[in-house]
Amino acid sequence: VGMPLTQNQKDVAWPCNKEKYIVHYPETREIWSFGSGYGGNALLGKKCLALRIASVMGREQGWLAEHMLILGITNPQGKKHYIAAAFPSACGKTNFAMLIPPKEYNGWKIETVGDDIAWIKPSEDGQLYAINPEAGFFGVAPGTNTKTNPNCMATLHKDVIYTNVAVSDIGEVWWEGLTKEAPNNLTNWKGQPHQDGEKAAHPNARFTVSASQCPSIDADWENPAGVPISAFIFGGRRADTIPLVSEAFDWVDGVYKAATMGSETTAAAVGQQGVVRRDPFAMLPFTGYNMADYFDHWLQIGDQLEKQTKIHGTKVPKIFNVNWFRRDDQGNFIWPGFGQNMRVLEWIIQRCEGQANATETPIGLVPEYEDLNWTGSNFSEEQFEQVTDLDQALWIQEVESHHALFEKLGHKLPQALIKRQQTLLEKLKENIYA
Ligand code: TSX
Ligand code: MN
Repeated sequence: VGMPLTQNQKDVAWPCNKEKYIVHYPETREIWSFGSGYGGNALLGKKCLALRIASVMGREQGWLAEHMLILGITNPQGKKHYIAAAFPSACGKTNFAMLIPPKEYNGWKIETVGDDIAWIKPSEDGQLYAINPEAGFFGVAPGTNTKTNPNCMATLHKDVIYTNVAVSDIGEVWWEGLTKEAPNNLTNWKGQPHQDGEKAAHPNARFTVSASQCPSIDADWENPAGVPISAFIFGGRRADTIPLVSEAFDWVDGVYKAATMGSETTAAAVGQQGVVRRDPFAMLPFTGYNMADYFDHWLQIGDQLEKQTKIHGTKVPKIFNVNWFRRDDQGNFIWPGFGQNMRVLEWIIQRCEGQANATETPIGLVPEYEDLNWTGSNFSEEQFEQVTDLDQALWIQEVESHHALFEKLGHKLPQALIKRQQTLLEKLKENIYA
């Protein structure tokens, strides 16, 4: 990283080269990065090592390197579960990892183990244990504020490295969404006076901070033994089709859900807006080997867990799909999100304990309105119907569109996933909604 200076050459703040590349050598565990100061290409321990190289090592050695947050959830009785969750970018992963329960959830606690990467290993008795291999958070600043993520804002009270944020005349950092109004005399991320109608901070401006400063950091966040995982959550940003929450029928169905997950694009900069981009396991740019082989690795871990848990009386983690981003006909978000996601989390851990009720649909097990805890909420049954509605035509379209993804992944796609797609389509076409 960096740019060697010749004699008397003036230094630059962002050394980059026109010729840029990054190479990973899984065989020798080498990463070579040249010419780029972009975070993902410069912080080699993060995506390059902890995901790309580690995923290759995990496949060889029987564990998982995942693009997942890890959080702990404790109920008022003191029973604690850990959950690992994968979301594509712009879904609020860091916010979810540091969620503060609504005040009605007196006695409940959410604690943060990590916000981005999980290394997950099965123990002899078939229980998965996860560690966060990172020391801190490298998060997107724009959109972060005391409403969206109070724990994160508190983490940033000292000892932070910022990149590409704006700075005020008294030396305070600022980004879009931090406060309603930008401070006066702001210098933008390019070092120029901020102009109305322009972005002051780069949309991908980052903070770098030690996780130890986070008020919600979990007591076991540095425990080398890891934390036991009760459930996986996969999610995306979808305006329709995908319900608020659904539980997979089994491990294979969960892998299918994760493999086909997608998110609607938000920033116009990365092409068309509102188009579903498939991002299997949120790992598309981070799996260090063939994606179809990666699905197969997940299926093999599942087979192994099923055998071990049967012998030892442990449980295979349940797999859930969530969508906080359903919209109404006017384009407004229906689900309040943020702390209110606690209601979905409660249902999830109750399902893990065999308590909460679920209804079978072709696409998974889903809660009815009365299966969620609405204490202190004014979210109506009618609104709930809107965020959980399953539209037969849209769902057939959805599952048929998975075909394009599977085509791209080529001939190595596991048969179990192809079979799952077929049975799903058959069930959907039986018209159970009529
Ligand atoms: O992070 C988000 N989460 C997860 C929080 C634990 N965001 C921000 C996404 C961009 C990174 C969300 N945005 C969430 C969410 O659950 N939901 C939404 C959509 C939404 C936005 C605003 C409101 C409601 C929903 N309401 C008001 O602004 C008042
Ligand atoms: Mn990430």
